[in-house]
Amino acid sequence: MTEVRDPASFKKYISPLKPIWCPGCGDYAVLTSLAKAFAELNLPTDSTAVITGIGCSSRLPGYLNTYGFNSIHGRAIPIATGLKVSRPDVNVIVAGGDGDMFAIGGGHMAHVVRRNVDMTLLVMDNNIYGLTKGQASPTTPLGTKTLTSAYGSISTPINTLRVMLGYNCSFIAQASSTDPVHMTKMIVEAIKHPGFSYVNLLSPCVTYRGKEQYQMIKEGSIYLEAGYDPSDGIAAWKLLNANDGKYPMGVIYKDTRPAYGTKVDELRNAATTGKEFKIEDEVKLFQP
Ligand SMILES: Cc1ncc(C[n+]2csc(CCOP(=O)(O)OP(=O)(O)O)c2C)c(N)n1
Ligand SMILES: [Mg+2]
Repeated sequence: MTEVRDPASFKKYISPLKPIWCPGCGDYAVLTSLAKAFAELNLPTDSTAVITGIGCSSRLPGYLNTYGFNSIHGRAIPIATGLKVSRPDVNVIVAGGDGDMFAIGGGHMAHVVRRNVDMTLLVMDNNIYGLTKGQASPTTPLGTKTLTSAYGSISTPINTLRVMLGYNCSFIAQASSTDPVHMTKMIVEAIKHPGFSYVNLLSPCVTYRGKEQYQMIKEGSIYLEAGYDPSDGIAAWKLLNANDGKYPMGVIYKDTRPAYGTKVDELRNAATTGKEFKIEDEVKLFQP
């Protein structure tokens, strides 16, 4: 991967297909921010793939000039894992909605994190099932009236950042469509991370959550200060607990554990040469 070239060249990553997202949808900002991140990293379109599930957010690959496809609802992660493992030279981005990734696809999360496959997951989190017209999702705030909760949702939403920290994900960040410049920065950092990286992208759904969602995110955003140390897992846990219901923005946690591909290469090397196979100590999140 080569370093920063011409950030203005992002348009070459956008396909001629016109997005059919609702006017005002946060996913437009995700599309542009992602293309700008690709441009900043000068990623070749023919060795970059964006794999999604099914949902409004999952229409993303059609609007990009990279490789990729709309796969199956809830199954983007195993499909992307197969691609990365068989073609380690390809830059793999997995994207999808909060429903796609934390409801039907939620069971895959623990395992991709455990393996630490070198790819980037972008969850376009609108706190609702958008494509299917507004049912409550795992991140819908308590009390929200939706198609499936006429009196307000009675299920407590999950804090996906805390879930991923609990799984020991090697890179966790958050950004939002209210600040596309910051979003590009977070995506660049995530792609550069050698291991599995997760970026939660708060992307409002004006149709089923209302345009007030933009205001809600802006008011709840807390940008991490320059002195914040993302390598400190306990500090990350405290930050997320202290700010439940708010939106910490920035790189919340990252470690340096070897990626799946690196470990497979070492294992293959040991098996073919007879040399000792030694696994580096894993990072212990809660080690004092
Ligand atoms: C196996 C399967 N179950 C259910 C569906 C129906 N379905 C399509 S998209 C979707 C949820 C979309 O919500 P989300 O993943 O949050 O994406 P968004 O549309 O909000 O971007 C559902 C339930 C499906 N296509 N396939
Ligand atoms: Mg959604």
